Amino acid sequence: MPIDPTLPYDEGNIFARILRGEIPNKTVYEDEHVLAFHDISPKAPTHVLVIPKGAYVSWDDFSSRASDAEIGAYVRAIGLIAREAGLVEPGYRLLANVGEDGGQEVPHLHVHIFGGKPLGPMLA
Ligand code: IU
Repeated sequence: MPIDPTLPYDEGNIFARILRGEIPNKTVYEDEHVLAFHDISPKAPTHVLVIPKGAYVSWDDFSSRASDAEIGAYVRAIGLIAREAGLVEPGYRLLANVGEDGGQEVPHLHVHIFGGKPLGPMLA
């Protein structure tokens, strides 16, 4: 069920619980501002979710409220994770679903990194 990104942050959402260590995850990267882990239901040979540690509902929330340090760390981490996973050649896809039409289901910002196979046209 897609979320309404204008609602206040829900501290009970699944990624908040992962960040608090209440639910295990397969971590691939962590720093002061960022956690990345394997998607529980991978849609490609590599399918990693990258989340900020701050309480941001969506890309819209993050891009309007986060500090430059958080945004910088997040963007750099996404690039680093893809590079270290060996995805730069032959390529990969980044995806952030936002809100109802975007199909966002978990109300904590996450960017998907997909790779490891030809991904085809974007909206196929
Ligand atoms: P979406 O962009 O909000 O639609 O993506 C949510 C993703 O979170 C989706 O790919 C799920 O497989 C993934 N996920 C997860 O990795 N662990 C969980 O416990 C749950 C969802 I719930």
